[in-house]
Amino acid sequence: MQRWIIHVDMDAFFAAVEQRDNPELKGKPVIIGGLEGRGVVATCSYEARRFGVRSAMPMYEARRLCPQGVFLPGNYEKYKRVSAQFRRILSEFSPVIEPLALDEAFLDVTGMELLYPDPLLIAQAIRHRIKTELQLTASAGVAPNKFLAKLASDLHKPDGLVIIRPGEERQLLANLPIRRLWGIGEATAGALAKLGIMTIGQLAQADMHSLEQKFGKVVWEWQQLANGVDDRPVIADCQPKSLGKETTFAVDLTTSEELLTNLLALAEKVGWRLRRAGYAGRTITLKVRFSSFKTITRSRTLPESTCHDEVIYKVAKELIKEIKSGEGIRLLGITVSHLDSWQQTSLFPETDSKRQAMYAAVDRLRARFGEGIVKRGRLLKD
Ligand code: DCP
Ligand code: CA
Ligand code: CA
Repeated sequence: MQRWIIHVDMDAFFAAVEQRDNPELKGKPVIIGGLEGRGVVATCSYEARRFGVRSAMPMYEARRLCPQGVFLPGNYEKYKRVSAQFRRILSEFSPVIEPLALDEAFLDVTGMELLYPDPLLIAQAIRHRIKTELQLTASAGVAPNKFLAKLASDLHKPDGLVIIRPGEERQLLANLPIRRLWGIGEATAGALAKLGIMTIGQLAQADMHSLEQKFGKVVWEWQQLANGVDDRPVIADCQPKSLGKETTFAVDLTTSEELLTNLLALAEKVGWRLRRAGYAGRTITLKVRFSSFKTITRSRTLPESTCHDEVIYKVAKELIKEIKSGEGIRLLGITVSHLDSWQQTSLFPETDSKRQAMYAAVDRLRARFGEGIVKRGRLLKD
């Protein structure tokens, strides 16, 4: 299956948040950072970049280059809040997200063909949500791997969107400076320039054995990247505390059959998300909101972690039986917490290979055709 990675990076993040929240700053050179003593520029608006102001530049230099700038100390608590909103939006597009900074992240969006026939549409949808919900712009890169996705997100900044399709890598990389490769800093770039290697294309064609003698084994990594090859996985680095899904119904549920059908659908979605993200959890929490908006949650902790639809469904069903009410139900949610990585807990012991094969098949179908494709009605009856 073709792997697709999206890298999303907010434009002029701190400065854009300030311009959004204070319309007087729109269109002006806004410079944020340490204003006193030896302070440096954290970031600045694109208007300020036209004057040559850059991140990490001493503030006195920024003042010299752009005396008419608006200089602000910044509000880090606010940026953290916006960052959380940004990540929440991303999390609705893929369970596999690796944040790199407050304002950027990788998403693995492999296998979402049903919802989005082209991964470009996912990036468009993400950028649209950020624009409408946060009133901010983000640039995105879509590509078969992390290196190319990050490179792509930077190509048309700000408010840019670039996709690199399989087969386009080399041509796109050929004329870019070698500084664009991960791991090549200024000093290395200088040393390579002396050998006549300035572009990624030149590096891709260089004699790596002779470069190895000068630079060491790292040259083989350069060669991979220079050819657009990068197998690193997107790693959700901070493990989520819980994973779940809830649904608000257009019409309140009243019959127990409706209730169980929807509970099963939720259990399957949560199971799928867990397996996709490589997690299993011990605590299952059911959330119910009644017609009156009264909301209750009930939890049960299992002796062993699970990511199995049936187990999640069975526990949720038991939990719902404990809740007695004559009211209709307008929302149901299932959350699994106390997560650990399922690879570590070997949830599928050898003896369980049939079930493992079944899940693998079901998950492949879901990945291709969407969460709703496989339904197992038999679970409703037991
Ligand atoms: N930041 C910082 N110090 C730095 C670099 C960045 O405090 N040396 C902060 C301010 C930035 C935020 O991190 O707003 C994101 O950094 P980026 O490098 O992504 O820069 P911007 O988002 O500001 O600009 P852009 O991504 O549009 O180039
Ligand atoms: Ca940014
Ligand atoms: Ca960034």
